[in-house]
Amino acid sequence: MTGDLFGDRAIGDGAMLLRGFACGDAAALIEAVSRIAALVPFRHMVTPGGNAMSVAMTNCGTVGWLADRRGYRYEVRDPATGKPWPAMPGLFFRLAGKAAAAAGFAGFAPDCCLINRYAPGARLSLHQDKDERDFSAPIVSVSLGLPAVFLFGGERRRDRPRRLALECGDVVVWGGAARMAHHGIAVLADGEAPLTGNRRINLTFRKAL
Ligand code: MD6
Ligand code: FE
Repeated sequence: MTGDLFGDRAIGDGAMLLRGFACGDAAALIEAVSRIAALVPFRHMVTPGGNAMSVAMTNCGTVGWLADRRGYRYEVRDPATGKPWPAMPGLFFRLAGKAAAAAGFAGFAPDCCLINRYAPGARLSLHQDKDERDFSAPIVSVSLGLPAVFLFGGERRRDRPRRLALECGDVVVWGGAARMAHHGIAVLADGEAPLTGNRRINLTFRKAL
């Protein structure tokens, strides 16, 4: 267990919760998300099972993460527009790299930022991030706006997940032995956040290619 003034802590072998790591950047991050969403609007992707996801998503970076009837994958173009995803802002790239380094993963160079928007009632069921080509890079997840309960389990889906309260500015990093940990977000409670109203925004950085 590591701990410091800000309450950073290991939440497993290879997984760390960096409390408030992105607080100082939150307003600028939200502004950048608004600019990106003006170019590539949030949409509710449909899973291969045929259900629309309750979380609305868009992307920036070299590649974007997609779900559709054919499966889950990364694409260099947004199928909705046929155009490349907006470039990843330097602020995003630097923040993700700093957070990864703080959690013990130096040299993280994400090529995808999946942007998730949760309204009250939205949830993300337990899953593993396994559409990336190379699992040696960690996942960096930045929480903004409304608080949420992050479910963080083990490699086996039946491993009972911990429930971690995430606030605006909290960053979770998982890689190494935790890279295949199941994770998700519990049903979002209603509320009012200064920067985002009744929404939660999550930035998930990956090295997909
Ligand atoms: C979150 N999102 O929104 C975490 N993973 O806090 C994810 O873990 C995630 O939104 C894979 C694909 C889409 C996602
Ligand atoms: Fe995930």
